[in-house]
Amino acid sequence: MEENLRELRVSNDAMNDPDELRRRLADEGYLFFKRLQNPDKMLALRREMLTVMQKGGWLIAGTDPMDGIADVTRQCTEGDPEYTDVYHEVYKLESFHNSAHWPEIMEMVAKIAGRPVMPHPQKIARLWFPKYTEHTTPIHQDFVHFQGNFKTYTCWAPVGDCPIELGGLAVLKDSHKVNKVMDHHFSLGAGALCINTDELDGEWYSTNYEAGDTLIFEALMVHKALPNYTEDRLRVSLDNRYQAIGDPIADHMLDPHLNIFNQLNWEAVYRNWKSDDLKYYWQKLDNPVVPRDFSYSNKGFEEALELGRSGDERALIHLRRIVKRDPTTPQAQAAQAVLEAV
Ligand SMILES: O=C(O)CCC(=O)C(=O)O
Ligand SMILES: [Fe+2]
Repeated sequence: MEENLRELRVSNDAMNDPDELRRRLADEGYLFFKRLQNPDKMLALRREMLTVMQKGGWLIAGTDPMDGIADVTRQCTEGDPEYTDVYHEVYKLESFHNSAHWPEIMEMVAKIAGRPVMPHPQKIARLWFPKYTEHTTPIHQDFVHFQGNFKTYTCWAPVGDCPIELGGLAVLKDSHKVNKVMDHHFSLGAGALCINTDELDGEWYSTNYEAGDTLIFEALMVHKALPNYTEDRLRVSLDNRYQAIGDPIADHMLDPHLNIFNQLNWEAVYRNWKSDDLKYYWQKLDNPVVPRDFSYSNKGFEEALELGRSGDERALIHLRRIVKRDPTTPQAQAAQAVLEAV
């Protein structure tokens, strides 16, 4: 279990005071609200998402999907084809995309930003298996993944209660004050990039989250997920991103999440939607689109090759995952060469 975690400061008292919200965000690097989002809506979303996961075989058959009781033999994560097979079925849910546009979250982010905001088209859910802890999201800043501009607001919210042992999000207080993108290195966990702990100091903050609770921070804030140490429960959470309309957005954030692994496109996502209101909503908004900078992920991959050559087991797992996904890509071929050599 995590040692020395401190309790997130709750900012519900300042919910109607934008200046105070901005002060706290600038000072501590995060804002945390109890039940910012309607818990009943969040729990209804939980039922829908977990029902899809149960159909995909991830939950024990016959159990209540609300309990999220995982079939641990199905463990997989981002980058595995088995992960996207089920995740992308969840991704097609209209209600999942709608949830990023709920007024309570949109209004709060607009209040903090002081300008009209929009959620990124690329919505993100994390579906985390128990006892798969070496794949836990490592320490990082979001900018290396999402880019665009530093004033991007990550809103992390569990879909259902998320006590510490289920592996919620933790932030390193004050870490945003480095005011730059830190060096990131190869990691086996989600996103495959991490900051080394010897470059950091400060205290980690998290909480026993309840449905509706929401944590908000900007792109340079250092954070990580806690490991899911439960016996058999899936952790389900949202981490959607918001930005002021008119600020630059990186091109990959206009695509469905993890579509590089299987070419999922918006038409496929939208196939069974009842309403057209949110389809391609961003095309009516004017954001300069900037190309994705691959230097962070390329550097991590080079490190994985290097570590793989020296027999590092985590790097080898990563390289095998890349080859399994699509053996024809240049990265997979470089990975394969290392795997054959060791
Ligand atoms: O939920 C996770 O495991 C990762 C979430 C994260 O890093 C984020 O919300 O930016
Ligand atoms: Fe993150």
